[in-house]
Amino acid sequence: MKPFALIAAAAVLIAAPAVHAKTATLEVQRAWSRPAVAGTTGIGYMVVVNHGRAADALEKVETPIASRVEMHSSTMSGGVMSMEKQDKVAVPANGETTFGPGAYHLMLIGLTKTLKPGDEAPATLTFASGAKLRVKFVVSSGMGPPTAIDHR
Ligand SMILES: [Cu+2]
Repeated sequence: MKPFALIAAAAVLIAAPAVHAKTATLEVQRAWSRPAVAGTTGIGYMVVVNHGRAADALEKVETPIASRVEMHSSTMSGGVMSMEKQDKVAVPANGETTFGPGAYHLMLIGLTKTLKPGDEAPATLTFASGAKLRVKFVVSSGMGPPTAIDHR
């Protein structure tokens, strides 16, 4: 095992309790964010897992550390990346939806505090089913998720 892999493995163990949240059917894994200065827009990435037999959809995200949160999709077209606001993001039955670089993401608009590596940003996710999940986005160094396992 290379030293980096050991560090990444240790980070998984340390970060795991902080970035997981669960209901009976819904789970959020690998919630992470990037450093950002107060007053600007922060980012939120995560994987939403639906263990249930019914499809669900993320409809609202709230956090005390930003004026508002928008859900965006990213599309690459002709070499240009563009973002589009989403009113809801589907999470298929027995499936998952990834919020990550180049994909769906959360925009934390109007940050009320500066996010530094190691900080945690709490958020509440509300789903179409009525389920609510409390999540903590762990701020990474900006190189990737704290767990280094967000890419597939
Ligand atoms: Cu965006």
